[in-house]
Amino acid sequence: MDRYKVFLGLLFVNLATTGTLVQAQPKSGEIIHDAEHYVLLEQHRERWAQEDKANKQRLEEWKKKNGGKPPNFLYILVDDVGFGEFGIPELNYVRGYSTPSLNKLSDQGLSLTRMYSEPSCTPTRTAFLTGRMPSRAHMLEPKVVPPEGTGLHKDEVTIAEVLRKAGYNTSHVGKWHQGDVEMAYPHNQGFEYAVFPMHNQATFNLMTEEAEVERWANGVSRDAAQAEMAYTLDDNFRPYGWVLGLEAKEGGKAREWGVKAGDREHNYSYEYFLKLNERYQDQVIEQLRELAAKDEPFFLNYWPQNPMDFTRLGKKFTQANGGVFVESMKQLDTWIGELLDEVDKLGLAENTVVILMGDNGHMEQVLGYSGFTDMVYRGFKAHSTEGGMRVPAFIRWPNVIEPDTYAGDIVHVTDIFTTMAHIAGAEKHISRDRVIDGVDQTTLFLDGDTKGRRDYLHIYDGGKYSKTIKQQFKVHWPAPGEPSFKLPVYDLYRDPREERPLKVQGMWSVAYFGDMKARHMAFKRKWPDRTEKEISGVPYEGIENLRPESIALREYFFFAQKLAK
Ligand SMILES: [Ca+2]
Repeated sequence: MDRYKVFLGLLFVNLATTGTLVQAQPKSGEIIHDAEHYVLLEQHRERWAQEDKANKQRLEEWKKKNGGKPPNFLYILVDDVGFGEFGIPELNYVRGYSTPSLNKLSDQGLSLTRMYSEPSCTPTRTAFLTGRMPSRAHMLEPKVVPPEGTGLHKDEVTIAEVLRKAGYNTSHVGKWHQGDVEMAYPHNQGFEYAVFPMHNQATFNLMTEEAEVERWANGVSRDAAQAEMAYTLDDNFRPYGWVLGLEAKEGGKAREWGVKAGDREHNYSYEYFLKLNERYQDQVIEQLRELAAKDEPFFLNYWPQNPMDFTRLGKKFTQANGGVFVESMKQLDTWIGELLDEVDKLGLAENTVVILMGDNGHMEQVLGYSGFTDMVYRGFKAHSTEGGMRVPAFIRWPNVIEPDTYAGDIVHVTDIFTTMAHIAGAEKHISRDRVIDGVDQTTLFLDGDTKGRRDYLHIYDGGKYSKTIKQQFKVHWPAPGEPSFKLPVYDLYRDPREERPLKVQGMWSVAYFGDMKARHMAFKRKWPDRTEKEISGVPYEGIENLRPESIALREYFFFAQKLAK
């Protein structure tokens, strides 16, 4: 860094604080990225333009050979798995379980060793769908207790909507976790067909008799709750009646599957939970076949509920590790293997880009029991240390992406949005009126290691700006008012577990990290985040067979909300 750049940095901070930004601004009509992108663009403009030109031509030639069509996308997002939990056979041996299908997928493509998700489910999924940091859409943290009364805003433009405009057919199968208000449902967010549970699967799995027997939950299962009802005055304290699995087509109403009104046998039964998982696996294969039979390219979005599973009862344990999540992971590994076999059988292997990644680190609450643990990195789901956010990620595109390769470049889940749009030739459908955090990583995908376009990340814990990454350095911001001289900065190569902050790092880097944060905040002032109010609404609208108990739950929800006002 020379003095000129320091000067520019200071100038920018100065301009940012006065609110009169004049430089490094996105050009009108171009995608608006976050401020840090322009710091990099300024230094690499020529090289990036040359690479873009070459790869655009390469993609055009590929398209010609594919009958004029861009590739299909199969995107698989695995719940709560941290870095190294699959894809690296040596670590399978270390942990006493195996994931052969996922390891094979890793061998067939590019392994992104520095892929960052967000720290938890809902934010990561919003980030992928919108290409934006989840705080921009006010999707700050996973809602776990139904009903929620919030969800992904109708004006957020998802990757499914972007690809639909470019002529793709789109289907979503599995976990959704983007809220229970009608605008947030997948079939209202760009998917022509969708099957999904209304809420997260952990709460569901915990509200079964089996989970009660295994002491994961108290007084929630059907029998236990009834026994305790002798002294129960408030019938609404337990969220019975919530909506479970839904199916829908674009523009239509959703239907709840497999549950009848007043049918407590199926509500919260572990058997029903397992059936839903199996059904999603069957449906993803059905969807793959249906999409393959059409002329247009497709985007199939599969978000399985495995390996989340608290219950050991009825399971046959087959692996040295013995953990219950690990056993469920083995099942998922088999299922992914079957899905990829089907891709081959249908003759789709060459013209389908397969992207598989984790959505956040493992659950701390089930350490030991689950069979998973943090390994290289410290921290778990809902943590913004690397263990919460560094996830396995593999991309396969035979004859385009080099097999059995690795990249050490920083990639954020939002980059997948932008890169998919570029590969599909759909970048013109990306909104130009808001910040798109995802940068185009097409060159990294096609040319491999060191060709990435991101060396930074802004990290939020919920709605709170919490950490900043630049290159190998990561700062954990101290509480407001603490002297910045104490800025704890970690070197992620030498201290991947973020346990030993560099003693005098703050002396040279404090100003640079401060500038980064200031430019990010300046852009946020210009393009503000959505509010809680904007994403709020009436839960469970748009369901044609909504059960009376779900309506009662919703009424109680509104009544309780009013009392809190
Ligand atoms: Ca998750």
